[in-house]
Amino acid sequence: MNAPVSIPRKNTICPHDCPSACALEVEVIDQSTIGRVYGSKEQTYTAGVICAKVARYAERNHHPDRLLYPLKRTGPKGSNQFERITWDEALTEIVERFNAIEAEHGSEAIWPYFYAGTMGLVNRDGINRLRHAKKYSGFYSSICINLAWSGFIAGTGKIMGPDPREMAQSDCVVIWGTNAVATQVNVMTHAVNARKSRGAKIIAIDIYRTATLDHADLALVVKPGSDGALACAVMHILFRDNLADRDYLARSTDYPNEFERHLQSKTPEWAAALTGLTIDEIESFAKLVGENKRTFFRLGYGFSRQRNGAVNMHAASCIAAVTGAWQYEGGGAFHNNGAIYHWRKSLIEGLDVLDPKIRSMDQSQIGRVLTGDKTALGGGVPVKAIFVQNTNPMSVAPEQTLVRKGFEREDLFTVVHEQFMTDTAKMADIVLPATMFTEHDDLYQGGGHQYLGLGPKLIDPPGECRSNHDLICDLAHRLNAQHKGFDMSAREIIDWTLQHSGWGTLEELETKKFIDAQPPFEDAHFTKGFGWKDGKFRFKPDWPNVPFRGGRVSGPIHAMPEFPDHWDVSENATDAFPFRLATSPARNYLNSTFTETTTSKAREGEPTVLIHPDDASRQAIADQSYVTLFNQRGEVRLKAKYFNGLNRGVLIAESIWPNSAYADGRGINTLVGADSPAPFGGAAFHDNSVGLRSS
Ligand SMILES: Nc1nc2c(c(=O)[nH]1)N[C@H]1C(S)=C(S)[C@@H](COP(=O)(O)OP(=O)(O)OC[C@H]3O[C@@H](n4cnc5c(=O)[nH]c(N)nc54)[C@H](O)[C@@H]3O)O[C@H]1N2
Ligand SMILES: Nc1nc2c(c(=O)[nH]1)N[C@H]1C(S)=C(S)[C@@H](COP(=O)(O)OP(=O)(O)OC[C@H]3O[C@@H](n4cnc5c(=O)[nH]c(N)nc54)[C@H](O)[C@@H]3O)O[C@H]1N2
Ligand code: SF4
Ligand SMILES: [Mo]
Repeated sequence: MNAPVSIPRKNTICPHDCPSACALEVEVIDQSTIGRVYGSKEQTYTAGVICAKVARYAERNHHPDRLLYPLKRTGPKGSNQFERITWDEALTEIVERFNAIEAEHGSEAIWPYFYAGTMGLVNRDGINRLRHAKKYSGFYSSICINLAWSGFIAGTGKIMGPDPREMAQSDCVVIWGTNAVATQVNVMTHAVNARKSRGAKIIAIDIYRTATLDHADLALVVKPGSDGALACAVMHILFRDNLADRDYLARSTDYPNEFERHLQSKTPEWAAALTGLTIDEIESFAKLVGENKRTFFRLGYGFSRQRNGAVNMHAASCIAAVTGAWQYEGGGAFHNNGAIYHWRKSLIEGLDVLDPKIRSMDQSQIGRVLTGDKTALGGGVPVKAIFVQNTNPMSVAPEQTLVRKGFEREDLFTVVHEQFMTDTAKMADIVLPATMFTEHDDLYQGGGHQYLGLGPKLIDPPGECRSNHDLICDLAHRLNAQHKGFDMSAREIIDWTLQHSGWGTLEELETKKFIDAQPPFEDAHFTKGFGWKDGKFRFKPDWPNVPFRGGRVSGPIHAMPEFPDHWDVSENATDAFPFRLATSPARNYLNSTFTETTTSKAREGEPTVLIHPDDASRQAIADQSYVTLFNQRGEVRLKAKYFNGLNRGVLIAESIWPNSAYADGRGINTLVGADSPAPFGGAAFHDNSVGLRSS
């Protein structure tokens, strides 16, 4: 018998919008074909484990529905009728239209709209260079991180924390507001290692019984938006039972005595009513984190996607300061490592040609912007052309009724650069085919860990696909935009960026594959001081001045509580809309990505909403029957599924399906609002009140 021929594996990084940024080994079968994808064992955070959807990436990479050629619309907007054209024809038309719009309405009538379909720094952020060089309208990127990061930075002063691999050294791991089994599987690897090797306890907190909660020793199902109350009661108990580290508090925090007094009324009874937990559950949680100094608080995004999300994130991070967990290996709070990479992005983003007078419009309010809302337009000219790259707003953005109305405008010229015919691409005048990460070069950083790494081109793209970088440079030349970055290859930009950021050369990174950027223990644990002049952790944040990049003051910021608290600004249930709906992510999709792959679709089935059987029977709703969810923003029809693992009055609609998958063609974000939460905007995806009827 012949020995099986082994397929060569090449190293790269997963490009998707996921905190794990896994180091991958991809089987390269030939110059245009990949095989299976594996997690790198050498990169110690990935540690050989990746999610199933990327392990079978060949299915997405070589999908028969990939866009291969430029297309031009031939039918009405959204009709999905297109004809093939050449790249030259497509770019000529785009340039003519952009120039004409600029001449008539000014450069701000053109809005580049982009996000994180690929997280590669060159291909994700290079579009900024074009917008700055051409003075096109700015983009206030708010949809994902604003609530979470500002809440974390409010206390620590910096978005970083203990080495996530230290979880393996912890005696207690708190997985808070993240469904890690689905959204960042490696958190589980390290947490479960701690359990195996040291008997560590795992606590998980969500608003429904997720697969992550199934792994926990203590699984807490709270009411949406009540995490601030939970954190306060836990800290009340820590002070009450002498489990607070008073030396650490005096040395390393701002107003410990005032804070302790503030917490006196935040009793377990008070929090039980707000969170829906029992007093026993709250007491057990406090005891575990109080008695185990090596407690690692792994704070996710999910619980920040509430109108009070920044306050709740800050409140959770405060617990580590009360117990003094920060001082110990395996202890402290971690959300994201954004601050450790010190990138110099002036070349990638063209920061040297940025004109601060140009208006900047909110990503989350795209529906309002495109339908002419004066406030959303910043009082400026209407948007006449939108150039979408790397994102799918017709599916993922809030206030879908407005988003659709905007994209349907006959006077809006829409260009979409995509890998698939997404809901957004269907609305385009011109669709351009994009490469996948295996087909272009880029540079990546971990959010949930501390590696940066190289993702080299491994295979040739199919058809006429072009990378974001190549498209931006070609467009820039034709639009006569000036910047040296438009004359450089992606590899040259990577080399320059690495060198100017203090990470060596591209050649060196090619040999190393990834760089462990973990700062020393003192910095990661803030033992020499938190990220403020006086070095003290802030229990009492100065919210308007929290140093969040690009943060612009939004929402009821001046009404934010002084100290952590239950801040009651959620979209609470009313008689008309008595349910609280969260739109939590699905395991087999990543936002709207992977909704095109057969295996992911088969595993997810169809759009559903989880409902407590008691709520369902009260409204005579049968399991697996169709229901309509509605609020002041619109209606969505999908299948109800009985589920015991949530509080009465709470509904969970997992995943963002394409609009066509819903029974009436309207996606879940029809029900989500785009009002700007405090302190710096964002989108409260899991904070919606809705009504429900069977139909
Ligand atoms: N499989 C998969 N992976 C993903 C994604 C995906 O869609 N699918 N999305 C990617 C992206 S862009 C991001 S930003 C990350 C986000 O990943 P996470 O940090 O995990 O955040 P979310 O996915 O928004 O929500 C996590 C959990 O928070 C819960 N939650 C909602 N409201 C509350 C609350 O008030 N309190 C508490 N305690 N919990 C609450 C939700 O039910 C959900 O289970 O994941 C990335 N990875
Ligand atoms: N209901 C609900 N809505 C949500 C969320 C939620 O939890 N619930 N989460 C929100 C969050 S956290 C986020 S970050 C947003 C994310 O929303 P999006 O940024 O829209 O993320 P994706 O849906 O993954 O879409 C990325 C698109 O980029 C394309 N793409 C990938 N790589 C490339 C490339 O190299 N070039 C080009 N041109 N295109 C590429 C993909 O094909 C895909 O269609 O969604 C938000 N929307
Ligand atoms: S877990 Fe996240 S980073 Fe890792 S392979 Fe899956 S999508 Fe990519
Ligand atoms: Mo996100």
